[in-house]
Amino acid sequence: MSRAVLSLGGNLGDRAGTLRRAMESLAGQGLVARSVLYETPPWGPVEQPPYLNAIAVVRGDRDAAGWLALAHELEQAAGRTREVRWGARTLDVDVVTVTADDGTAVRSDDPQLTLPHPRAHERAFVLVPWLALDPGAELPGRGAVADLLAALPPDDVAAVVRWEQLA
Ligand code: A4P
Ligand code: MG
Repeated sequence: MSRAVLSLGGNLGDRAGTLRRAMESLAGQGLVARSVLYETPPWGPVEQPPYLNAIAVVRGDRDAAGWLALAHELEQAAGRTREVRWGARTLDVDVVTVTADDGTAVRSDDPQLTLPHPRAHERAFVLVPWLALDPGAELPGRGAVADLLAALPPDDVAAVVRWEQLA
């Protein structure tokens, strides 16, 4: 058994419908908690529409590779095609961190599955929903999510806007 924090995002098509369907699928896969949806400006070098983002915490009988496989299944179910890196997509599911039941965080340098996610600590669209869901959250090797957020440019943090009311 392990616990994973997943980051979900999409900026094409029916963004909210896609994210809600993904959350419904996760409900059958050990969903422990989910954030509400946040609207976020696109991060990275590619010009593209705003995203909706959310965080899900899942626990189940999968290892890290199993959570990545589930992430890819959800992306495929949402009709995702892989085109431009960092470009627009119907659904992107990233594995932020995986923790074994004994509390050990999984560490990996494998380019196919890097854990914890190498860019999570600098992304307000990951940290804001995660902190709202779990005020005590920690990103292994980086520290408390609250501290990581405090270190980001305030404008980046303020730009992550709650998009729906509490689910
Ligand atoms: N991979 C390695 N580690 C992981 C991990 N921890 N979780 C590999 C998920 N995948 C991981 O991903 C490329 C490769 O990363 C995969 O083969 C996987 O095995 P991809 O999903 O095919 O391509 P991508 O998503 O374009 O690349 P990448 O590097 O995952 O991009 P990001 O970092 O996910 O950025 N702006 C806002 N506001 N909100 C967003 O959600 N997302 C992106 C995508 C850009 N800007 C955004 C958002
Ligand atoms: Mg990705």
